[in-house]
Amino acid sequence: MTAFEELTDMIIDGQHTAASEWTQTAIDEGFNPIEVMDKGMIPGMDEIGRRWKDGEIHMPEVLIAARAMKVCMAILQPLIGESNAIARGTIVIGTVKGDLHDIGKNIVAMMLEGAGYRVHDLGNDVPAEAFVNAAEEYDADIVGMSALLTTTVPMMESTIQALKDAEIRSQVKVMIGGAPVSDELAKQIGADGYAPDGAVAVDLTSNLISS
Ligand code: B1M
Repeated sequence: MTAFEELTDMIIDGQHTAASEWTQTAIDEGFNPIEVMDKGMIPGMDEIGRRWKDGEIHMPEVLIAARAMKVCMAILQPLIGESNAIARGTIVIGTVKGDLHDIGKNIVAMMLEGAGYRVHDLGNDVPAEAFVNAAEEYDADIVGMSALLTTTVPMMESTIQALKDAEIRSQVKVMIGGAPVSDELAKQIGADGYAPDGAVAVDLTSNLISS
């Protein structure tokens, strides 16, 4: 077993105290926080997703794994999010209305901050009007939407429509992500781009802002 697999197992088992201690020790020993997240934590949530899909586990196991993930992310957040760079652009990000999944969105927000962008995280269950208001208030370059449920994906299109109705669609780029989302969907609903993970989201943000 590799060292990272220990953390993966702790996430899967929902051992939040052991997982946070492991994460803190890894950071103290000089491990890169993004490596800890990519190799230790995310594979844990991927496995939880597989087991849930296959009916091997139920909601309580998913919740305790998500809690373990969150306590570890709280340790990494200041390290990944901290950046002395002058803001390279402003992003308003949130999980769309009706959807409470925020682990992936939080990772993306954290990585964008780490890459030097100013990020306004609106949280989860965010109505279209809240995206519009925040884009106007913060003079955003990008509106980023996350959705994990097939039933909430249509909220992305509604939000794009709301940006058009408010006559600010031409001033912002729209980036979407989340497990049920794809490049094709982005084209279909008129978003400017899709990112499958945090690293691609950072690259896409840079491309969208400079285009
Ligand atoms: Co939910 N859930 N869940 N859940 N849950 C899924 C999504 C599901 C696929 C599980 C399954 O059945 N196999 C399924 C959806 C099925 C579907 O719609 N087709 C599902 C369901 C059905 C539900 C409920 C309806 C269950 C119920 O109540 N009966 C319910 C809905 C609640 C609601 O939202 N209204 C529900 C609830 C929950 C919990 C609360 C228990 C918990 C969420 C906790 C939380 O987020 N705070 C939860 C979890 C944890 C999951 C799974 C297991 C894991 C999601 C996750 O965190 N993945 C998930 C199964 C799965 O995805 N395989 C599942 C890890 C995360 C790092 O990945 O979020 O994909 P991800 O983010 C990635 C990329 O997608 C991308 O970058 C991230 C980092 O790499 N990305 C972006 C994400 N957003 C982006 C935005 C961008 C760019 C990239 O730009 C803006």
